[in-house]
Amino acid sequence: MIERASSYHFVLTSCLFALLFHRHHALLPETCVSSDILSSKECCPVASGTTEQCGGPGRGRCEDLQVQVMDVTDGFDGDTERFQWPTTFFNRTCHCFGNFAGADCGKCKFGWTGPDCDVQKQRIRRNILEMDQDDVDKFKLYLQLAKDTVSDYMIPTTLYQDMDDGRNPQFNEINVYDEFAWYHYYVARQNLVQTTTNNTNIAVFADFAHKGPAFLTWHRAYLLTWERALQEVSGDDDFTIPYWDWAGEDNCTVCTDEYLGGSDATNNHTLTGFFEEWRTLCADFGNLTDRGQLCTNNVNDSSLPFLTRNPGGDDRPELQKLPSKEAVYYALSVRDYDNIPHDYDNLQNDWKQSHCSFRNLLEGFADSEYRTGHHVGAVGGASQLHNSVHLYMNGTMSLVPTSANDPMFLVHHANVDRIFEKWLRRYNASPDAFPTDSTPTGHNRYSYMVPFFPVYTNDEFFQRSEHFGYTYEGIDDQGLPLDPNERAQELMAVDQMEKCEPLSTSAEDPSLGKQSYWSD
Ligand code: KOJ
Ligand code: ZN
Repeated sequence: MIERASSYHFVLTSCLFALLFHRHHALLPETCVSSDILSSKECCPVASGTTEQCGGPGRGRCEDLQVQVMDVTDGFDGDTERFQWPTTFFNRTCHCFGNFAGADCGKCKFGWTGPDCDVQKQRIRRNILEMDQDDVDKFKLYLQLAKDTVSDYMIPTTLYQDMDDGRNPQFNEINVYDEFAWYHYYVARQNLVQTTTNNTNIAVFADFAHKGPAFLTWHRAYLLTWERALQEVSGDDDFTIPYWDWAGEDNCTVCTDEYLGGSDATNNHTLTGFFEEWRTLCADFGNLTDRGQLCTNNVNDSSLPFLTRNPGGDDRPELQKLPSKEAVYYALSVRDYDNIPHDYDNLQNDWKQSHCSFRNLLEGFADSEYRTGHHVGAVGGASQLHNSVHLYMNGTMSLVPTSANDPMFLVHHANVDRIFEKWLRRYNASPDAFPTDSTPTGHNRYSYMVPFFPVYTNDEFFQRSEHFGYTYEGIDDQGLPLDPNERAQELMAVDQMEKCEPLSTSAEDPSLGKQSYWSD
């Protein structure tokens, strides 16, 4: 606590100048949420330092959005705004030219810098276990700074049915950290009610970021946006999110006070160390899922639960350990990005059956530990790779609506993105590998990702990391480890993996697809 307070003041004073700058992230910019602007459906702000909308003729133009109508809206009620993102709120936005970007074209695209956005900038995301303690501490201080900085984006507090078709939503301020934690809750929220033919209401999933091809592209855009927000709040333009390579670890090496905090077994596994007083927003599943409300928690609410973690504490033996290196090698041996099955369960939004797909293997609904490549239920494991690391943490990290409240989320997902990058480089993948039809809602190649504003498509983020101005420490141009031993091990393992053979759908277990990671 004392350590945090003193170094916190150091960062506060040394970075105060950074607070004077404008920050731009996602959901909706504060400048566009007044009721007259909302009723015009146009959000084309004047960038600071310029006098015209969208920065003027050299930077961008205010244009109609090419609307991507998402497939399923009939019979769904609760949050139509996600299905027609972002047109419930705005159908005219800034179209930025060249490397200009942002809601008002006042920023540069990822990977570019300078007043004219014509200077490339590459950054390196580092292995947290190989960083100096000073750099680890800086990472934690920036996260605290984000908690203590009000964002210039606002989040809605009204559900679609109460906002007069987008004309009259209510908005709340939010701090920069919680803004991102909230997006992860919002993109996956299960508050939809579908009325069936016999007039019963059932809750259905509509998860725009998990269980489908957008999983990796959505999280890539999310981390980049979050990373930029941390650069902006800290004034440290070189900051990158560190990664934690969990594969083959015996236990959670970053679950110590030097890193992301230990757990207090005598106090419900709340955290020790720097994040000891951090609280969990959107954990009230009774109201947020069963009663379909919108999370409007406020960080100052002292009744919110503290973050918790109990690494390895799950009852299920397969979730008491971290994924093996071989499981990562197996996923990397699969060339297909995603396989969309034709027996999609609409009511469950269930795409777990996607066999022999790199995306599903890395996400963790397909089996890599036993190397069948089939959905995990068929081989007895609950969840693998990415999913199993969430569940291994056995706490705030283990449920989709709350997971991003725990800073562990960042180092975990940076590693997931690193494995995605290894795959992109290994197969020299092009965006044509991204499915264009029969995907879950929001998971199409050209879908606008919920809730980013200005809009991004999945297609834009299915590209090598250098395109966005970053790379990962320790890998080469082919995505292989630079370390000679690791390199030999990976090359041999990946090449020798038996080819994944798709299962016929009739062999599938019908009980699969009923699992919900919101409530079980
Ligand atoms: C939390 C998440 C996630 C998966 C799980 C567990 O955010 O993506 O928990 O399956
Ligand atoms: Zn995740």
